[in-house]
Formats: sequence, C-alpha cells, structure tokens
Amino acid sequence: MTYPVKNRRLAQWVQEVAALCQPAAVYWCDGSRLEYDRLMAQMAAAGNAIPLPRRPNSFLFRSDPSDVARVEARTFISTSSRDDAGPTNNWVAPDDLKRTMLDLYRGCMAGRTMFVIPFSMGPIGSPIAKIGVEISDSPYVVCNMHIMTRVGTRVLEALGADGQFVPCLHSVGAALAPGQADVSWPCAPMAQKYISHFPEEDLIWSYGSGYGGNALLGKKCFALRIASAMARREGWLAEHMLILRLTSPAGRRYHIAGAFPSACGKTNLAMIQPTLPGWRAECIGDDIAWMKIGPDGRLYAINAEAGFFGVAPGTSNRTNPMAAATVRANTIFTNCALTDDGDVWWEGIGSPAPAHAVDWRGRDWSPGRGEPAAHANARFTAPAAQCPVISPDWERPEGVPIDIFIFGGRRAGVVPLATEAFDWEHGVFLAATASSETTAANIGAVGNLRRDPFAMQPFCGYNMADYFGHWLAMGERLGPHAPRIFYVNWFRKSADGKWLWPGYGENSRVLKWMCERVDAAAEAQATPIGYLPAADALDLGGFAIPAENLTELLRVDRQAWLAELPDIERHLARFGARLPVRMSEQVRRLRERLETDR
Ligand code: GTP
Ligand code: SPV
Ligand code: MN
Repeated sequence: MTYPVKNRRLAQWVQEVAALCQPAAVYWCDGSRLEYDRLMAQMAAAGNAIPLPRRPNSFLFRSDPSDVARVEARTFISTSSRDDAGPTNNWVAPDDLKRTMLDLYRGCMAGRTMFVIPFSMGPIGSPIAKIGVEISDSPYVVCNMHIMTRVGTRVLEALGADGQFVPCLHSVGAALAPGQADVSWPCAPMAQKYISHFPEEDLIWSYGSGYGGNALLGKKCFALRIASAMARREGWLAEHMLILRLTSPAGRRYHIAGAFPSACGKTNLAMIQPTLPGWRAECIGDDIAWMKIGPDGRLYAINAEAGFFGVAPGTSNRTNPMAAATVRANTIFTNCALTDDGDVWWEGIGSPAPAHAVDWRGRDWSPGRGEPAAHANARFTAPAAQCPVISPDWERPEGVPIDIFIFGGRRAGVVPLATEAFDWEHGVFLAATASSETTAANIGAVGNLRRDPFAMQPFCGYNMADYFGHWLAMGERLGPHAPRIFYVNWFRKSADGKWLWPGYGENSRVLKWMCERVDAAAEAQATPIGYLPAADALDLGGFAIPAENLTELLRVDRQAWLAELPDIERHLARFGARLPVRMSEQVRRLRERLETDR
C-alpha cells in the first residue's frame, strides 16, 4: 500500500496500525467540505445522523446510554515510574498497559474504515501550534475533528518529510464480523475502555469510547495531558482555560485567561456579553489555552482549538446569546432532545418544554416524565469562526498577551464571589487548592466536592506537585510581566438553594473590578484568604441585587474556612515530599491568618 505522505514516520505508523487493527479500508482525510458532507450523508443514510431542517447543515447524534462523557476512572497516565504520574492520575506501567491494549486493538477495526486525520492544534504555522495525527474508526470523530481542529492536507504539508507529530490512536472497540449489522453508536463496555497517555513518548492510545474528550484526541488527551508534559519540559503552559479580550469604555484592552473545571462556566465567560455600558468582550477560546513567553517577556496565549464542544443544557438566548447564535448552522448536536418540528431542545434552552419530544435515548418524552429530555452532558460542536463575538485576532499566530488569570469552581458555600491573590505564589496556592462540585462532564457521581487544582485534576499529564512547581518557575521567569491572579465563584447558593449571584453577563461587574485592580484603580480589602472587593468597589449600576446577597457573596466566613483547612492540608499532603515547600508554607500562613485576628 502506498500513502499520500512524505513523512516516513507517519507512513510507517499508519501501516503498523492498519496491520494491527485490520480495517476493511484505510482513508486519508483531506479536511475538505466535500469530505465532511460525504461522511455526514453516509451517517444520515444509516440513520445515525439526524438532519435538523431548522438549522442548515446541522445534525443530531445519540450516543449509547453508557457512553455519554469522559471517563476519568478509565483514563491513565502511563510513565515508567508511578511517581511521575503522581497521586491524582490512574497509573499502569507502560509495558503492561500496552500489552493489554494491543490485545484489544488486534483486529478491532474489522469491517470498518480506518480514518487517518492529520490535524493542527493552534493555527497552522503558529510558533505555539503543534501537529497531531489521529487514527480513528469513527466517522463521527472525523466530522467533529473537522470542526474542533484544523484538519487535512495543509497539515501534512506543514509536517513535511521529517516534522514531529503526536500519534493519537482511537478505536470505538467494536469490530464487525462479516455480514454483522452495525449499531448506531458502537463502543466497548466500561471495563474495556482505556484512555491512555504515554507522555515519555508523546503517544495516545484510546479504546472503547466514541464520546467527547475520550475520542476527539486533539482536545484533552493531546492539548492538555500530553501537551502539559511537553510544556513543562519546554518551559511553556498548556491549560484548561478560556481566553477573552475585554475592552473598556476608554478603549483599553485586557486579555483574560480563565480556568474553571468542566461544566463550570468557561464557554459562557468566553462569550460574555457585558451588562456594563461601554464594555465590550471578544472571544478567543473557550477551553484550551497554550501559552508561551514572548520576546517582550509577556505571556502570549493561543486557542489550541478551532471549534467549541460546548455544554448544551443551560445555553439560551438569555444566558449565552453568542453560543446560541453560534449553533444556528453547521453544528453537530449530541444527546440533545428532538422536537416534533425537527429541532433540538434541552433543559434551559429558553423555550418551554414541548408537549412531546424524543429524548436523548430516542424514547418518547413529555414534560411529566420526571426525567430530563437532553442528557446533562449533551453537547454542541460548532466552528469558532461562527461566534458573532469571535475576536478578529483569534487566529493570530503569536497569540494575545495575558493580563489576568482567573481560577474558580462551583461552590454552593464558603468561597466568596471574587478574591485577588496577594501575589503570584499565593495565586498558585489558590489555584492549587481550587475546589468544585463534580459535574456530568465525567461519568461518575455529580455534586461531590473535590479539589480540582487549576481545573486540571483530570488533565495534568504528570505529577501535579511538579506542575505546581512549574507554575512557580513560570512566575519567576515572568517577573513583573506575570498576569494578576484572581479566584471567583459564580455558583454561591442561599440556604434555600437559590443562586445568590445572577451570573452570566453580570459577571462583567467582577471582570471590571479585576481590570481596575490591574490599573491600581479599585479598592480591595485584605482578608485572611486574599484581597476582596471593598464594599463599594464593584460597579453595581443599574443592578438590582438584594443587599443581603451581596453581603453573603463578599463575606469571609472565618469559621467555615478553618473547617476547610484540614481538607486543603490533606489534599496537599497527598503529594508528600514532592510538594514544593512554598505550597506547604502557603497553607501554614493561611492557617495563621485565619487563627489570628485581623
Ligand atoms: P466544559 O466544556 O465541560 O469544559 O465546560 P465549561 O467550563 O465551558 O462550562 P459552560 O460554560 O458550558 O457552563 C456549564 C454550565 O454552567 C451551563 O449549564 C451554564 O449555563 C452554567 N453556567 C455558566 N456560567 C454560569 C454563571 O455565571 N452562573 C450560573 N449560575 N451558571 C452558569
Ligand atoms: C470537559 O469535560 O472539560 C470538556 C468536554 O471540555 S470533553 O471534551 O468531553 O472533555
Ligand atoms: Mn473543558
């Protein structure tokens, strides 16, 4: 077999994988519109892609009910030493894991086409971008990759004869015997799913799932887990962050990068419509930022992706009008409900529940059923370029200079609306001890409080203690150019379970305070946990929030924080001697501040 590729390593790898997986055919993706349309038409003809007449060129897919989100319990960082993966990652020795997975991969593509998908994370040719090649037996993955990354011949050209790429092998794990009919969403049982990373050789092997981050390997597997390990070796940052540009009424620009755990508000903040008069926001990215120090010493960020793989439930014209506009055409919907007039519907879409719909499992549904019509982790896949507020600079090869980092999580209690770190080291501590209630973005219990450092707990490709150390080292290199660090919580609730803060566009009030802090133009008060907005420092013009809500949102409850300390200490103690001393020093000082009056 000859391949249309100059890159010898790629040609050889494709040949090896074909020999191992035994597909019925090998197909090289060119990334063209024609290719996308052809694959979509085939999936529609098979009944797996449901055309949505009200949204041009858009389709609905329903996954297998067992395959609806990432599976952290089946995700592995496979390094020769267990310690290099660290206590936050599942670990199996590379030889053992490869032996197990080779057995699974043998013949696993029988009866299917093996697609070779060359892709670039970041604009092709950007000094921050990198190339990967995904091999997958899922045409659904190919179409999603078309939207989420830059796919095709241009990438092979950029790769050249001896360029570097990250090999990403994916199979849904459902070989077809001769004559066997396919199912609409092939996948393997949970115990056979493996989302494996070999950071010592920049290699990804995924088996058994067709959903999201398990299967679109450019995203979490490459752009976060493998890239975070590369970034540490090479002195840059690969982060689970949105990127936005905020312009003040005076025309001053601020670039903000924010890390919140999965399903905790990145896409929404990335496309924020500020409610404050005169403030404008542009979206640059909603999930993954790659950042390098530029020639002027500042930190420059690119969006590693080309599309949005966004949470559908809760997305409406009121909450995220820019996302709602983005998904009007050319969008893939997964696990949303289908209305009788041929449109998608989900909880929180902003229109009343239809009297009848087909739910995400393909069953008749009506509002009285007591079950949601869309899966809580139903998603849309849409081109970033379609976002009405996408920044004209979103594909700038050199990226945008970051002024502000925001970390945060989903906490019904304790954590105030906004906190500013005392300094970089304290900011790293705030991020390292970030906590959040778990969401439907992972298969597992929802609503459990856990530590999710830097929103990277499921995505750090090496020992998280070394990751904290890398952030401390980056701060030293950045010196006076280091972005300011803030911590937010949009998700505080009252005793009777209502949001204390309206969120969404109103979050611009908090962003404005941050920008003013950068310019030394807003007041803050020192508290044991950091600087908080002074009582009148938040712009509340034209805003009707009950005074008691605001008091609660900006209160530091010393007793509640003291009660949190053991969990924070336990969390850091997991890292043992590998934890940077500066982090244990930070927790000691936090305890001291909380225990003494100030
Ligand atoms: P991933 O794609 O999983 O990484 O998620 P994400 O961080 O991009 O989260 P997203 O913006 O999609 O928000 C997830 C859910 O939180 C949606 O249902 C949103 O409607 C909701 N949400 C986002 N921002 C806010 C906010 O400011 N307040 C409240 N109450 N809910 C919010
Ligand atoms: C997340 O879980 O953080 C996501 C969705 O962005 S997935 O691509 O499935 O990881
Ligand atoms: Mn995410």
